[in-house]
Amino acid sequence: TSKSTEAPPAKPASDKVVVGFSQIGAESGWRGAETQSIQDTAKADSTIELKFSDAQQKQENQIKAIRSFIAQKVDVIAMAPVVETGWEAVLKEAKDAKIPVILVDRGIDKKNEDLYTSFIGSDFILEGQNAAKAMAEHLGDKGNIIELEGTVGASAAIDRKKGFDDEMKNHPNIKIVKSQSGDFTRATGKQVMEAILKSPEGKDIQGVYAHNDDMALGAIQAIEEAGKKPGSDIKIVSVDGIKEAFEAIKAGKLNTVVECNPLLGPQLFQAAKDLKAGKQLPKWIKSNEEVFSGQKAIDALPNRKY
Ligand code: GYE
Repeated sequence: TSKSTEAPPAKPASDKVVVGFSQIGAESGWRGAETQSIQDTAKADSTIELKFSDAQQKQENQIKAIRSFIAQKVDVIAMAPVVETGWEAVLKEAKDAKIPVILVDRGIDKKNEDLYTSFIGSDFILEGQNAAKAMAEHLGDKGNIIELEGTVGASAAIDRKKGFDDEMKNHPNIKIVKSQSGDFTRATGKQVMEAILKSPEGKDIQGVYAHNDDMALGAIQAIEEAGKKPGSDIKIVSVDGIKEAFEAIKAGKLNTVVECNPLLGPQLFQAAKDLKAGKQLPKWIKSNEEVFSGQKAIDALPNRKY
């Protein structure tokens, strides 16, 4: 494909703010919405030039894309790091080239904080805590649950687990009997849930916590195919807030969705312009999010933007 992985010879003279964005892939509805937001925002703004690269879920492709952005002398590098670790070398190269790096939606290792300018995104620990509170309420504070984790090593997965576990210390009669990665995709979420439902642990389950909506939607299919009722026999809580999750709540198949905002295009390009203008950015530009269950979710459905 014609993705910007090879370095063209020289930088075209441009008054525009040139932003290279290394996207993870297209693994979820959430990520599709984020890509759309970033591309639409860039298109609508004549002062912005976006170089977009899709890494198809592979860190090595992201590293290549970043090196290509450095060679093209972009003004700002933006990236959604697929995992937290392994960025040191390439981000040092960006730093040496004096190109600021903005992390979009996922974070990197704390010890590499000096290698990026700003993180734009959500508080995943808080999301995990909110998911746990909702689960405890749906289960009347007792039961066995399954956790479907996101991509192994991704900040969104690590912190959604941590926040959930922290809050669950207040609910000792809820047991996570199995916790496994479904890689943030619907297909893998379904597969993993199918296997668990057939295993001994899967026989006595009252809840599923999925780190994103796509895995929850996959799990819902698996639960239905196993002859059980998602939303009532097995309570389901997930994170993101894509439209399909709200529709699943309306259909009674999903119980709570913890919102995570993917519409980060406007904030990203504002940040890029501010950087080019020499302004200082906050280290964390935080998203505001809500929790939706029952009627509140049904009422919100017509106005959902993703
Ligand atoms: O929750 C998930 C996506 O990094 C916050 O990645 C993002 C997560 C999002 O694949 O659906």
